[in-house]
Amino acid sequence: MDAEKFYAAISQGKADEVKKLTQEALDSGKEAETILKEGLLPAMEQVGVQFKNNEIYIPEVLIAARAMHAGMGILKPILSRSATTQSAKVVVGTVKGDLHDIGKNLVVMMLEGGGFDVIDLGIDVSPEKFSEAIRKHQPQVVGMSALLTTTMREMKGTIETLQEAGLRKQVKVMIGGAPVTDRFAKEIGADGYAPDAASAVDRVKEFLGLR
Ligand code: B12
Repeated sequence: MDAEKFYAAISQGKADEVKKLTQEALDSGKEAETILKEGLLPAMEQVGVQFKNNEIYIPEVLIAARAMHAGMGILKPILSRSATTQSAKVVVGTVKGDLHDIGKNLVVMMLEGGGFDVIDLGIDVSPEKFSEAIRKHQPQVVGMSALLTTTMREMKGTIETLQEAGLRKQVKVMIGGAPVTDRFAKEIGADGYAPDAASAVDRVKEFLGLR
């Protein structure tokens, strides 16, 4: 498998090419998990680094994410059948008042790639909607995203609402988003923080005792 080819196709947003490369890698006997870890994820990470360095802009990140998703579409049914599948559920949403979802969507994609059952609540998710989703889906982990210093506070409010509703103890709360830090996570009583989508998967596995 040629990681450079995956990077070229993903960074240029060539969804059909990504599908073709993914299928070819599978046909040559590569494991779905290997293709994800050595093909799709490093390519998307590289795109993320370029974005952080101002070498590319949001539309390019979006078309790269879409191309990666095309490859994921082929791998997902295989990953969810394979032994690496986690039966755990993760509820994810961008907190109330915040409309940013590019990073959150990457986290969702990576978690799905890791074999988790992800319930994506979308953007502008109120504490009540998080509570409802926990009651309905009984997830082990809740992930909250915030990109604004003003909406970061909503994370604290959401955790308090979960506490008042008697739901806090049954879930691990993981937070993320550019202004969020490990220190902030501790301050507001979250169980963990991850700086990027790949480490979000590691964090969930840690919560579940899988690593
Ligand atoms: C794209 C963008 C928008 C788009 C959002 C489109 C969309 N569908 O998401 C639009 C145009 C709508 C927008 C609007 C606004 N934006 Co804006 N936006 C950005 C921008 C340019 C990029 C954000 C982004 O997508 N980054 C790429 C992703 C991949 O990175 P990420 O989100 O950090 O996610 C990664 C990690 O943080 C982590 N992560 C993210 N979520 C989670 C969740 C969990 C659980 C975990 C574990 C990890 C995790 O993993 C991700 C992948 O590795 C940033 C500036 C910047 N360069 O960051 C400003 C920025 C965030 N926006 C800003 C502002 C001010 C606004 C507006 C208020 C502007 C205005 N005056 O109208 C509005 C607010 C709208 C609202 N109510 O939310 C400010 C925030 C300042 C601040 N500190 O509060 C920024 C920093 C720009 C700036 N320098 O001023 N914005």
